[in-house]
Amino acid sequence: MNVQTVSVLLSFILILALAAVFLRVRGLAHEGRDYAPVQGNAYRIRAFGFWFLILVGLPISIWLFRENPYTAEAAAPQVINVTGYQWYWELDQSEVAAGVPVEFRVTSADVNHGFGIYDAAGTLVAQTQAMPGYVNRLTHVFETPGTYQVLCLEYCGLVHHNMIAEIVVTEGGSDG
Ligand SMILES: [Cu+2]
Repeated sequence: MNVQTVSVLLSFILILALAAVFLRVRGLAHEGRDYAPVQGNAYRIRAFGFWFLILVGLPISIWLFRENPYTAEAAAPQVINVTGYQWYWELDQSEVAAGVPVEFRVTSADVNHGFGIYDAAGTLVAQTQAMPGYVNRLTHVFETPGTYQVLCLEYCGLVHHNMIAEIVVTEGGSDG
């Protein structure tokens, strides 16, 4: 099962769960309840949510920003021009060397797409938006040689799931 199939199944399960919550709320809507005890519970949940975000969410957010691709140096020796189309990717080059920065110049010919690069294990390694009328620059250093997949990260229509391209990363140093 690949990443896309898992995300489709997960989305479907979450949609069903959400629908179940709405049906339950609708079912309970006829019951009269005293306001005060409900309010007390809601305040407790709100206080928990507030401190959870401050104590857990904030450190995680700061930690995730430790590698910010948008501040990486612009002098990248390897450049790949990327254009997103409904529904495929066009890369003017699909082979780069490991260990050397790659600058992706990403745009779109029609609607917004999400340019996401995944390693062989299915882990997202870098991503940016592909937007019509703009060129977004994303710099990434591939440390591990191998075949990487490009998937679309923004729903862009009927065949969105099939927007798959490949980038081959070779051992760095020799031909660059
Ligand atoms: Cu898409």
